[in-house]
Amino acid sequence: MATLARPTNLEAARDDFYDRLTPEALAPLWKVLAALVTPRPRTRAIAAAWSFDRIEPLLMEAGELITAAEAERRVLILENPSLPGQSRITNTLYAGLQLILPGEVAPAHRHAQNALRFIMRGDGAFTALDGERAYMHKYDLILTPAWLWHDHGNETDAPMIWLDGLDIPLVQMLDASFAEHREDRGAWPTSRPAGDAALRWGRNLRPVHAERVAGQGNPLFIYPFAEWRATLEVLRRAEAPHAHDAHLMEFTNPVDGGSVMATMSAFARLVPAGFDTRPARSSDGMINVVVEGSGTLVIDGELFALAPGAIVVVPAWAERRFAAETDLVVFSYSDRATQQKLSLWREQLA
Ligand code: 1HN
Repeated sequence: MATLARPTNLEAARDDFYDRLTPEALAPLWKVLAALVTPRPRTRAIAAAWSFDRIEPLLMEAGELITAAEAERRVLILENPSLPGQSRITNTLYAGLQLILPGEVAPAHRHAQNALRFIMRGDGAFTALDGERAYMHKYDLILTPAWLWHDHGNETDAPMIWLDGLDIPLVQMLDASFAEHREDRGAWPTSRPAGDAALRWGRNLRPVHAERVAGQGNPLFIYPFAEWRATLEVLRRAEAPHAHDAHLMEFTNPVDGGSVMATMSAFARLVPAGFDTRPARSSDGMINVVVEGSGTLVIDGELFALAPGAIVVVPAWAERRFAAETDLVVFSYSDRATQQKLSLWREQLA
């Protein structure tokens, strides 16, 4: 057996040793190993909830203080209370509520980050993606996959507000952020009629040579509420709710059936009145937006009341249980797509 000639004052000798490592840009693994390689996810994000009704007046106040053009994007970021100043709602994802007032334009830009929009208020403003407008209606899901030019405009006479979900912290961690701005700080010229993407990609038909046209992420960038809500209703009639997830559907990319975007997955859930889901946890922290109904979401034993406009974040590996008082309809997004690509994603259905 190897023997060590131990100094008599071991602690002092170790401290002296550590002090001499620092200027060499070295550190002893044994002091940090247990915190680095944890038996299960140990996220710094905590469970937290916001309500659209409380944020909306603050966003309208922002509307009096700064224009969309000045701000580029007039957004209030939903910051996880345990990660203040870090522009993130989970460790990997960003969420914010964006306001565009009648007559305003949020100028065209593009970036490496993927974005999704979930419409919360208003009817008929638009996002333009690479020159094609998607007119927004409440609870539609609209995508802005990485590196596509996009701008927003509001030609209606009412404010338009939506939730932005982006993979900003993830891209930041990878130091892979790139962005470009349109020189004139205006909108991108319209090149295709509104509805083009839905007709080409939303009809269960795929071009045989899809690689020529679908090189840039998901080409179907609008998932109307009227369609996904109707699907949940049919699902409820067709089958019993899943014990842990109730009726849960994933929005998919029509090119390959995979996640809506390279880094983020999005889901629609219906929990029928009176149904309680069994405890479940997954390694993707999830942002939930309540669309309809009332009930509760219990996260690691902490109870959050659910009502339309509630935005509730479930941290990675936290136990979640939905209970529906009346039919609950919930939209969610997470980094599941990233974790699955990296063979990291896990779930536990207790
Ligand atoms: C962005 O491009 C939008 O296009 C919104 O509406 C929020 C936050 C960070 C980086 C880019 C948008 C954003 C963003």
